[in-house]
Amino acid sequence: MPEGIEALRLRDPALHPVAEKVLSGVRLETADGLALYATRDLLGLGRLADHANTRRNGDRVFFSANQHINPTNVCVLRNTCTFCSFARMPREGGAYTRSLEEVFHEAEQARGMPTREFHIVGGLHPKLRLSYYTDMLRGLKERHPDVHIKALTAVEIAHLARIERCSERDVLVALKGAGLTSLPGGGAEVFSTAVRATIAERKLTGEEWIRVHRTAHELGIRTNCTMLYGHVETAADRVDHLAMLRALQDETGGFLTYIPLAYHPDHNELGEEMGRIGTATTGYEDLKNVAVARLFLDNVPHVKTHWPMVTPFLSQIALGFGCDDVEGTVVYERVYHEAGAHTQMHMPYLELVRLIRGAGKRPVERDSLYRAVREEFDDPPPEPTFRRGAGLPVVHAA
Ligand code: V47
Repeated sequence: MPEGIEALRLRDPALHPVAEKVLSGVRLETADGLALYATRDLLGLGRLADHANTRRNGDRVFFSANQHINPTNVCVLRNTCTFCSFARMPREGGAYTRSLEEVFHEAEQARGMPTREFHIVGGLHPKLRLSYYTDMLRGLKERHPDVHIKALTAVEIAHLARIERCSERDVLVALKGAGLTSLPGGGAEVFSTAVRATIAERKLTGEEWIRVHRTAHELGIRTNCTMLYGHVETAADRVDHLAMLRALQDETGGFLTYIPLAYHPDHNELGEEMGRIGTATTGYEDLKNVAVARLFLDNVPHVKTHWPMVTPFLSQIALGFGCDDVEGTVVYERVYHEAGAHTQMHMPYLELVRLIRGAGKRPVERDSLYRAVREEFDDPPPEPTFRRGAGLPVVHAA
């Protein structure tokens, strides 16, 4: 038996063979992933994932000073991605499309803040051309030369290629030339064909999502990866999804971080069908998804907890369950708040420092490529500014 397994105090015998593999650096197989998802020993699972994370990252936890920008919510998939509350048809109430000047105006908030990254995602607009995005990136770079740009999911890249009748590679080359640093990990949802047929019928397939990321990696563009969990998917779907991400990472090494995204059911068709309101996942499930990912994705350097979705409180706990990366300052967020997230939109920089230190970890501010940019910080203010519910109305199930 490898040294150290007793210290994990595993209560579920099914975890023992998996833990032995983890401690000896042997890759987990599908059956191991399923055993991890099946266990009721959440604390044992968490200790194992914390061990894997600490072996890789020590006690460092990365965060970024970022600003999310959503240039449009108009999306041709509005009626077929049943989990999404953000998208609108072009003439639907609440639809918006920002002019470039409006985007630049929103980005001006970065001046009074320590922002180092713009995180830009929107919808599949039927009319916005590639030039809208390249002009946006150039304009942002001119105004904020030191701010990295992480923009456009694989779905948006594939859509632009269709509109322009060019290859996804051409789109990525043009965006890189205009100042793109990296791609966010959205649009992956769950790769299973059956799941996609239910929740995202007309979205690009899992294989196509992988193809866009492979092309980005070949061009030297690093990317993130995600999985949207907590709806109709099974544990087997989740493990298959992780296996596909791991296989691409073996091939290219281009993924920077993996982010499990907790499904939010408010104001979308899927949530209505499921009869859920407020939240679809539990803290237990959220922590499990973090821990399993850290153990299964043995080749992805970082696992990020997305505090706007799971709350700053749970994100802090996730730092002991395998996460070494926390979502950043954000500033303004629409995708999850439209879907019922009750968290605040902005996390002040020093609050992130407090959150990480409070978990017994060492905060490291990073840039978009995970290079450490700051490790010494002023003391955070004595009282945290984040609040349960953040003042947004809490909707209770009937
Ligand atoms: O692909 C949409 C998810 C994603 C809902 O790379 C929903 O650092 C929950 O790309 N409930 C887009 N999730 C967001 C995205 C992202 C987010 C955080 C970090 C990074 C990164 C990228 O948001 C979509 C979808 O999976 N989403 N609707 C919903 N109702």
